[in-house]
Amino acid sequence: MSHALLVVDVQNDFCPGGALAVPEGDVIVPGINAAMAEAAAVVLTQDWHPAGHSSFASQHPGRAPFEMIEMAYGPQVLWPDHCIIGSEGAAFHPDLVTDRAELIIRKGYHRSVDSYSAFYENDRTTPTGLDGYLRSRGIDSVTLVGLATDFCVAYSARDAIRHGYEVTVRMELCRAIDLDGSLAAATVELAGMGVALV
Ligand code: VGL
Ligand code: ZN
Repeated sequence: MSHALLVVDVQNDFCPGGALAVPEGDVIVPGINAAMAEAAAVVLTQDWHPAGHSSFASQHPGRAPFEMIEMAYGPQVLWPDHCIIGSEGAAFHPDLVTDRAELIIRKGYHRSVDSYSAFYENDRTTPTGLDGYLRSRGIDSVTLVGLATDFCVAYSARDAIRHGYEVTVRMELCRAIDLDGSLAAATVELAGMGVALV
């Protein structure tokens, strides 16, 4: 059976100097490049929001980034404007070697729904198509790396294990936002679901 490396959201806005900078988001890039060079198949994800996306605090008068709100589909963290379609912030980190990527999944492009997971939008029902792609390629195990450990990496790992993949998260090739203990919570939950955190 076959294995894929899933590289999550290694984009300028999630790196130091970006709109939603993850501490040390850029230090993982060389290690991710090395992992890609060894992988059988590489899939990249790219957070890709229209201007005025509903996950942006700027769209909710009186609200500030990192506050929680209730959306039609459930609770949602409000973020600074980030990863606007076509912007420099949405581009991959300039040192990320993207040549080996066989597929780039863009997510979060529907204005009214956020999308952390590479498999589903945050309504938990709208698929991105990644599951069908992996299955039709005969891929049954995935390793995740990238940003941010406690949001897009964790949501993707959770959906991957629910769909029956063997899942590994290489923690040293991820970095976290860590809002109110979100990193510890994600780590405990993923380990309990059977995700290998190495
Ligand atoms: C992410 C918050 C908002 C992520 C994306 O890549 O983890 N986090 N959009
Ligand atoms: Zn986003």
